[in-house]
Amino acid sequence: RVKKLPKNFVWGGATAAFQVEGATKVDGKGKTMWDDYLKAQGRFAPDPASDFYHLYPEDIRLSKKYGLNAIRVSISWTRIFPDGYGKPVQAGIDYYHRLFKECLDNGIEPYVSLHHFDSPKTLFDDGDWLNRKNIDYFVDYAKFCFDEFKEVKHWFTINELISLAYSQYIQGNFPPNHKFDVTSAIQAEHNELLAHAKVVNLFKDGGYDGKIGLIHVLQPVYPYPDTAENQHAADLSDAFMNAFLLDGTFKGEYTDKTMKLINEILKANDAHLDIEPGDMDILKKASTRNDYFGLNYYQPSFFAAYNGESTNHFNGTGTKGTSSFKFKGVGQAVKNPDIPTTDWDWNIYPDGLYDILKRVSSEYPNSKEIFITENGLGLKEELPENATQDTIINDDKRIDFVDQHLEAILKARNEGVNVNGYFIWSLQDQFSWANGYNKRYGLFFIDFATQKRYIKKSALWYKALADTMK
Ligand code: BGP
Repeated sequence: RVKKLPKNFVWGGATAAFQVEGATKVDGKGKTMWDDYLKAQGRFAPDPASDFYHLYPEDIRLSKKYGLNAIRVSISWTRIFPDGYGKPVQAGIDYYHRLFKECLDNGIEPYVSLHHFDSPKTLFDDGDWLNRKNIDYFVDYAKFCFDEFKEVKHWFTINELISLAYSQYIQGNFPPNHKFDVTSAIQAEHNELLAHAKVVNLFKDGGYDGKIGLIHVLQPVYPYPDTAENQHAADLSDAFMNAFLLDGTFKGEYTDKTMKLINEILKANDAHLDIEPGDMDILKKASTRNDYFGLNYYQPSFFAAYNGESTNHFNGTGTKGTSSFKFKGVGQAVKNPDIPTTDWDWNIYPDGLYDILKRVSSEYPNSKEIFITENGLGLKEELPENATQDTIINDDKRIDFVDQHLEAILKARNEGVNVNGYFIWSLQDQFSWANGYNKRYGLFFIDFATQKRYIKKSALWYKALADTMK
């Protein structure tokens, strides 16, 4: 099958500051919520990661060579404000100006997130998103970036609000590692939405030149097997993972249908959500002002009813078949034998992307324009012995994965869904938060010991598709 990309399709690669930059202790950078945690954990370190802080010109050059016209990067809050607030650090500011210039000089449009999982340590210690002061600090930091980085025309406020809330407070694989702390998770979801909305309102009221949106990872939930009971479990999980955030972002209210499900979960877990007077007005105001929506998609989940206590195991090692997830008052994740999975037990199901695109476009018209801001396949990959600089690393599995997901995107687009771009996760191999360095996603292979870049077959394939736009 030879595909053709639509004219002017945004064809990019994604990164996140803490996952690629390395250089965590230079030029006055402050600690994030990860630095001490990873050190204590002792499994893997965020240095040097992909050493993007120094090697970004090389990665931008490769991006250009292999046909990309866009890149997702994030600004590390603590490179600019080491404590999250106060006096900005010039070296950090200079670095991002250099990076954006390098992108623009090479015809690569930067799509910039303000927050990608890397809360400043000081604010994290003070409650992170659960502390409403964090919202104010975030708004100040955002305003600083809008005033400073005028060359950036495409902004995202926060990356994957749910992943942070869920990994921190439900799954327990991100610091502070709470498990099934439902009150904190739902409150973090709401507070992050509020922070996003305040920043969007500031951007629009301030008349800044450019576009802004946010990024949600969407995980459609299917009942398995398809019974009424399992459907209800799937609906509950969907409300917690998807609907609550989509409602808050694009409707500016949590619909009755969503709140009925959320309240059922809260009740079963003795949990509660605080919404302060005025919060919903802020969400409402912002809900029509997003210019676009960044949709990350990796996998759906399959859910069945479950009546016991909460328990889970997170597969952060790539030992297939070890993950489990049972959530009291919601349901349990089950394996659908018809669906292939990765070594990390992620379901491979391109139709899920088609389904969720159709749903967003019909139920949330305020999303306006959609970009797939992350999608990709994590694999264990090795540099062949006696590799030379010309060695091409075979990753046919990844090509197949992306090809199938692209098919789903183009199908939805042909049926009227306004989806105009795709960013592969990830541009180059990088550091994975809870999995370390053996879960590789890149178009470009990195030998982390030498920091040498090698080309994967998927990069050649990416380039061939880019050429169909010419
Ligand atoms: C998304 C994050 C990314 C990235 C990706 C892959 O949730 O936005 O930062 O890490 O998932 O996930 P993982 O590294 O856990 O495989």
